[in-house]
Amino acid sequence: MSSAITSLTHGQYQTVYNVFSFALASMLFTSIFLLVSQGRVLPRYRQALVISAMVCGIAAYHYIRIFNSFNEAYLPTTLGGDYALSPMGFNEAYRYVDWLLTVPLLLLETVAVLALPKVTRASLLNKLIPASALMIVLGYPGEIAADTAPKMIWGALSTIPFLFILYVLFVQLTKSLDRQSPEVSATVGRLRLLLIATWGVYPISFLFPVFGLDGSDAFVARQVGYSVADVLAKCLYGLVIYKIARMKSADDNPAFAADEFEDEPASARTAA
Ligand SMILES: *C/C=C(C)/C=C/C=C(C)/C=C/C1=C(C)CCCC1(C)C
Repeated sequence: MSSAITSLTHGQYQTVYNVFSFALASMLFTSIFLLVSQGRVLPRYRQALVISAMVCGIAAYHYIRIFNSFNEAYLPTTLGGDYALSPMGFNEAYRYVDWLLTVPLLLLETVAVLALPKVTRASLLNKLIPASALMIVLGYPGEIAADTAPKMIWGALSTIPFLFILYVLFVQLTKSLDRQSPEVSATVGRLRLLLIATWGVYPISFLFPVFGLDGSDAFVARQVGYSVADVLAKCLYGLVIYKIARMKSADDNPAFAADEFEDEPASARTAA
């Protein structure tokens, strides 16, 4: 809020408003979909789907708060004209509170869907969860800093746990992939690429103001960047988790596979 933008054009306001609405709808209905689809995977994979649904549900809640905050923060000056910042201000903190909860849960769902032996799972999570919380906590002071120097320092500090998470996912997790079927490890490979491609958008959006994008343009670009990345990193990611859970259920239990994929030839399933 320290670097609050005092005015938005009509078009800028509409853009942010519609993107928030899109993100809210995506989060809410992906969450519901994942909850009602529990029966389509074996019980041992249901926890991964419940966690994915929680991630989208928590994000839906925060988008409601962000949406309300935005509505109160910018008020029309004339019909079809600019929007001016009201004394309510826009609360940037909701995003970080959301990430503090959802980012560790995203890593938890990733590990949960692999159904790894208990020791391997615990050793991965003991590294991933604290690192992800640290990344978000260190990023926040940089997000609200008005000046470039503190922004860069906190951003750099937050990047250290970020790189550590990628190291754990790309080096350590790879070792546990040989116990998965080729089909599953290929999809897990794509899941990781989706993770790196979408998580990478956050530090880039964080840097928009530094790249010299002007005040309100930087604000709009950052809100759109974070919201689109959220939809991909939570909803699309959750749906890929669901796909992996379905593939692994079919691999684990041929009877389940016969039931669930009755009308699809096996070849269609492998190609998917
Ligand atoms: C659903 C929300 C997700 C997946 C959020 C992910 C957020 C990040 C990967 C944020 C990373 C940051 C850095 C690596 C440096 C600058 C500060 C952050 C917090 C934007």
